Amino acid sequence: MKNARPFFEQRRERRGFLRAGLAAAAVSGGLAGCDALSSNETAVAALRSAERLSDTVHRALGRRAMAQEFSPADIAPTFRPNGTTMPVGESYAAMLANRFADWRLTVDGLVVKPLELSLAQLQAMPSRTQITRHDCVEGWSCIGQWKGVRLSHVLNLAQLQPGAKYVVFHCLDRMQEDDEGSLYYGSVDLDDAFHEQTILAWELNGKPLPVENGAPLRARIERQLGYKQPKYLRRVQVVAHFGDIGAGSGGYWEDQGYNWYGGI
Ligand SMILES: Nc1nc2c(c(=O)[nH]1)N[C@H]1C(S)=C(S)[C@@H](COP(=O)(O)O)O[C@H]1N2
Ligand SMILES: [Mo]
Repeated sequence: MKNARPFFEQRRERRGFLRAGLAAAAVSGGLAGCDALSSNETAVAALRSAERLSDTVHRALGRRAMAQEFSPADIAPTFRPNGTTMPVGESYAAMLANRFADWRLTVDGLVVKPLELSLAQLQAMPSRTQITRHDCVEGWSCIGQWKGVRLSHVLNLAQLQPGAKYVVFHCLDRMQEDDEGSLYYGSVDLDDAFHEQTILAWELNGKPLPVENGAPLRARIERQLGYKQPKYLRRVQVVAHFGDIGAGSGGYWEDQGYNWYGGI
């Protein structure tokens, strides 16, 4: 039983899986309510081609198209969590204990009006609900219903400055067991940031976003792979380039060698 093994070991193993990418698809059995992509030739082919295709080629194939949306009957009973499932450190525990009343989302960088948004403020904004399939490069997929505000709505409130090119998502969780590891982060370009289905979600399957899936807020960027779906958001930063953030490749996993473009 994978889940019976110590946390550290699981995490080390996960890193190995992520590095091995699709080769690991075969070992991901026994996922409650989620499908192993290995049994789905089309999805595996799509993931493989996503690895090969450049951003430019992908755009030419119709990057603005909508990701497939599913029906309520397709929703997995449990949305499989992956990566961080509980951020380490006292500050997250304190926010959780307080039901995120003190949590704020910072929106800054190349914007005219920087914002500090509470969860209540985000939840009062117009929302979008979508049932989509999450595809992780470890070789599994899962269908869930997400509700949240469009990122475009928030960015339009903040108003982008000329020169804005990417949106960087900064997360609350550190990727090591101690308190010193790198914080998870990721980035997308403005095409994905303003895409109709790109939302900042606070609800999963009709309930408040569970801790293991990124409470209080996570991004859904539906035409991208799992590692491009940052959880535990704390800051949305608009930038002209991301070379000076983290190790410079645009995201935690990108800094470990993953493609920046994780489109499906
Ligand atoms: N902050 C943060 N976001 C993250 C991760 C993480 O470890 N930390 N893991 C990523 C990966 S690889 C996947 S597959 C998805 C998993 O989302 P889930 O836990 O809701 O299934 O979150 C992505 N976003
Ligand atoms: Mo993933």
